Amino acid sequence: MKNALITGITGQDGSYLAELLLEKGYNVYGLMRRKSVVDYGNVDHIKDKIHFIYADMTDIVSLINAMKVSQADEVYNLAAQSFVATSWEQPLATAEIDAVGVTNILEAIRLTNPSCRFYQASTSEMFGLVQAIPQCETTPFYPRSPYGVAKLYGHWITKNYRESYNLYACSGILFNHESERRGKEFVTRKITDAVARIKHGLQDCLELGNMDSKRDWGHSKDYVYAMWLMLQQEQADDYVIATNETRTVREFVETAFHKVGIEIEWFGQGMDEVGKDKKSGNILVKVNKDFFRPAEVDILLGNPQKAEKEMGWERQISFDELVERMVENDMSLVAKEIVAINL
Ligand code: NDP
Ligand code: GDR
Repeated sequence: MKNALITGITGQDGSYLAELLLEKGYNVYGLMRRKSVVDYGNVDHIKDKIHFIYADMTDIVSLINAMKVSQADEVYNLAAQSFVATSWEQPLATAEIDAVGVTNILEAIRLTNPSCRFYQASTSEMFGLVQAIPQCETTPFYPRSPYGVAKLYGHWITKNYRESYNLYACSGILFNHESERRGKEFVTRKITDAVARIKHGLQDCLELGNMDSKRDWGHSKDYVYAMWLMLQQEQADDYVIATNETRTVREFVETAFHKVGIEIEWFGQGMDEVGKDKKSGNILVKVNKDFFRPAEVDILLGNPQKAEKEMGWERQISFDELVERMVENDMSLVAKEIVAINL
């Protein structure tokens, strides 16, 4: 039986990866941050099957301890300050966690068990300002946020430790992936949550920033499988994981409303653009400048050919199914909330 250590286990990807590894018979260890109120986040439903270790990516002593306690054969480094917008508000914390934190965990591995395999959660945000479309493993990087810059450090230090110390260390350059467990500050979940609230009469309108921005959206469940595959290969390497499809935020909005029987019609342009319900004429979507970023990544579109060819990875969940699952989940959560309010 193998031991796996997951940093960021309470997040979206950590929870799906923990489920996958438990199914495969791994002993799963997960890093927990100390909080004033204990919160297992997205792994609350499987918390009894996980061995939790209190640690923090900014504290190498706690990471060395985590390596000793877990005796990990595989480490999945998913912990991060992962919200791009926050990285302008907390650039140093983002760098400490997302950049220096990667060196901390690599050093912990090197000092305790250099034969342990390592996965680094790299990101399509490293491509940033468009250099080529679609983006693949050889596309030049040009990050556009403190988050992207910090992640690029994490990416290169992983490659450097592979080349310097012969560690089995790989980076997955994952494009946006969402799910029913996505944090509500990210645009997809913000939309599906608002669609459910508007449909149930708990909210009037959804306010968004840049609706022209294009993203390559997949489902987290498919993407964590790719993480596992990367650690099962003969040689460590870096892979792009994406769907090879891209859509605007506006298209995501239309698809999500369509799932609850509301068709959106667009009027106006730029800051004055609004989305109206075709039937009632009510304004359901507005633009709010507060949600724009100091610098934007206009378009992400990934080519996952290398992962498909070399590892046999294939995405299972289509864009339409992704939106459907997220909307259905939020519709039932909001329905439960209404029942609780009326009790
Ligand atoms: P989430 O934001 O859902 O989860 C982040 C996790 O990191 C949480 O468990 C959080 O713990 C933990 N964490 C944050 N700071 C620290 C710290 N200082 N020490 C220890 N743990 C910490 O992210 P996702 O699951 O969406 O993403 C997983 C990883 O993949 C991240 O590194 C992200 O940057 C990267 N990524 C994500 C993509 C996506 O589209 N989802 C695409 C490409 C890369 P807590 O619960 O205590 O806050
Ligand atoms: P992203 O995800 O920045 O791509 O990072 P996010 O969902 O936050 O933004 C996607 C795009 O939507 C635009 N947008 C808005 N975004 C948010 N959050 N809220 C809004 O109201 C809004 N309106 C428009 C954004 O400007 C952006 O263009 C995610 C994270 O998971 C990262 O950790 C990961 O590395 C990348 O995906 C790949």
